[in-house]
Amino acid sequence: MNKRADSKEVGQTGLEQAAFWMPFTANRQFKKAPRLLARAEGMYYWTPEGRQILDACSGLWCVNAGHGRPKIVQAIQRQAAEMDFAPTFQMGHPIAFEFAERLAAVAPPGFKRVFFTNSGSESVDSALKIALAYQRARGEPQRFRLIGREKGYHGVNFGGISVGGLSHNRKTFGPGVAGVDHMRHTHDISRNAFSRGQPAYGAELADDLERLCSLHDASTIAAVIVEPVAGSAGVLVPPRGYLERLREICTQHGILLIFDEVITGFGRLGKPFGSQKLGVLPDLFTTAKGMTNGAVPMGGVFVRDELYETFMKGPDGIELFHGYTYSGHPLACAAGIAALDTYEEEGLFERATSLEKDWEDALHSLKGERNVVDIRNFGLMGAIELEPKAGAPGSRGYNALVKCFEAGILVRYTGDTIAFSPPLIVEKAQIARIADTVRDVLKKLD
Ligand code: PXG
Repeated sequence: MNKRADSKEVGQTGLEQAAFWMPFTANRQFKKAPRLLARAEGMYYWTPEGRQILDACSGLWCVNAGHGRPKIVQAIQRQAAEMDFAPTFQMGHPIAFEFAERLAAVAPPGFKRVFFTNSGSESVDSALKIALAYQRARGEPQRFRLIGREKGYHGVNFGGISVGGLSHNRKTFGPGVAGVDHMRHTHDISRNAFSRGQPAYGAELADDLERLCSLHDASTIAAVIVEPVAGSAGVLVPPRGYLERLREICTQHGILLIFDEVITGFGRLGKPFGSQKLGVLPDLFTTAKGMTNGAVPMGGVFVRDELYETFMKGPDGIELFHGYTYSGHPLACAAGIAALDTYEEEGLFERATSLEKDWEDALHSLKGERNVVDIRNFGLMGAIELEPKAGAPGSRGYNALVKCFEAGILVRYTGDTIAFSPPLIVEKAQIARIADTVRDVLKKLD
């Protein structure tokens, strides 16, 4: 245990004047009653006081192989000692090339190129820029529009909040990127409540893209971006046939389809990438989180070979004026290669498929508990939607998170939905413990 993790100070001195402005957090509320995590290993966190917490959401949907995996720890340590940083602008280092090859080998066929970023938000903005630049490079510069979807979450940068569809994340920040429109979301508990896996109703919602094609003229649309399974909005699983239909419309109109696989990538759904599980291929897809098992920040955009080749046929010189100081950072690449080794050696890319039934049964056993209006699951993702408390939407969801933490499990919440995405190493007994703990919490939750 490191010194900071051991320190009793962390949890006990007041944090009300702390310098850390916390992200996506009610700072004043948190700092009065902090919930601190000081150490992690496998499926567990420990608080500074030594209380064990079962991680039911892989940190923030990212620690897919569990915490503190030795191979990843050693790879980072070794790389930090060997070469801490090297530029990837007009220079290169072998480990970035090696990691890209390894990633291309697990990507769907036809996606042999990956552009490195440092987060999901950067991956999304990079993908949108690549889409626009590609349309221009292939002689269609009038395609400037970007289409997102209501309830979509694509990170917090300007491109991402513009195509995103969560009003809290958009309303404070001005008009955003011009030329963006949104399709309708697919969440419909009047028809699909308590669906197991993909819901039966709603494929026709993909036709909403046809509405936007008529409104704007398809020839002005560069790309459509969706999460194959929406995570942050509360695990919204695509209705059967929906993604297939979206793919068809995009292909028919020369529109690029971008899948945001920041959560669904790296084994969450039982294959390396969500597209492989769902049987629908995009033209570009974004990744981050599980790419390094959350150990070092990193993201990536995968593109169809044809896109890359179009750029390479352009004029001599820099093909894409885009990149980050830390694109292909050596520590992130080392962590990523070791994460891929761990996923592959332990069969973790397949594990969500083998556990899916147990996971589904455990979550759906909570049907009928107080205030539960829907339960959703796909791969090793899941959500329990609660009836909002009259006059205080979101408070029941937040209280559920607090009570679950007090009862020893870490979950996520969004509005009044509790969300789960345990590390892929989760055991059946731990799945049962997650369900039992949530059951106890729901029985007592106001
Ligand atoms: N796209 C998707 C689909 C995401 O889920 C991002 C982009 C942005 O990634 P970065 O690395 O920039 O945060 C995400 C991030 C939650 C939660 O519990 C979800 C995310 C991040 C933090 C919390 O809903 N997703």
